[in-house]
Amino acid sequence: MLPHADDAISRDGKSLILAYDHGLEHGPVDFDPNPSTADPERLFELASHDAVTALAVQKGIAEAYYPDYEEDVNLLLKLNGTSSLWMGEPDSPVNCSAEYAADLGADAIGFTLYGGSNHEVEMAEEFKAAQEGAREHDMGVVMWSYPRGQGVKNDTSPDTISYAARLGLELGADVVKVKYPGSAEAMGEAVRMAGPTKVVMSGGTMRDDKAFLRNVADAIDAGATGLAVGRNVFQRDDPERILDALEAVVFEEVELDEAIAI
Ligand code: FBP
Repeated sequence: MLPHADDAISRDGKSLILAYDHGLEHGPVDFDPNPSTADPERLFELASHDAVTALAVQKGIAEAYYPDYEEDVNLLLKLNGTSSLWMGEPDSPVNCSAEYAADLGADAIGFTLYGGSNHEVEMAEEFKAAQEGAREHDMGVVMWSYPRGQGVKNDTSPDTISYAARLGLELGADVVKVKYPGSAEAMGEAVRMAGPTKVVMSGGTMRDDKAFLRNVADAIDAGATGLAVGRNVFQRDDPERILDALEAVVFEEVELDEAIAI
């Protein structure tokens, strides 16, 4: 990783990445709890909130909408992604180059690596091209490090998440996004394994405010530098309110009880 390569998608060294690749990864069913979020414009509006340091989308959404929002939103362009219609061993086809991401105005690129999948070898080779392309264009590199597939028994165990975080450092990510390993202690170990690569927590399926914010606060206390979150923001009835609370927890060091009361 390079010092400061993620500055464009950070605030005071921390990040809150709003993830919106769910239309590809999970399909329209993810928009059902809050149907207005099927419209990408709604997410670009949410990404204009002060708490959000970047919006992660796929190429097609960036092409169609980013020109209207480039003043207000930092773009994190995912270069690979797969649909839940795919039933094979975990894989994520590359659908965009780093060069094209730079042409679209991206501040950083995002790339999923399924360590432990039978496709890990090709995915790591593809990550090399993406990472080196990002370096040429001064874009940050965010790895979605999600071990899964035949080589992985438990994809959120502390050991697996520490390994996931370490893959980010070894392969040259500036930020590595991992699932929460179940405790602050385990998160702290993942952060230690990532060295100078920053670790952000993945949001996961919808939880109540208290449980979700407590996880986020624990992760930050353990040394994570923020989160990359989709459903726990956009599936709520009032996504702006949870962004206010996340801003308090991630950037303003507000006590958890006070943030929950926002
Ligand atoms: P969530 O906060 O909604 O979990 O989003 C984070 C994310 O990594 C998305 O970028 C991606 O679409 C999704 O999770 C993938 O989830 P999974 O592969 O675990 O179903």
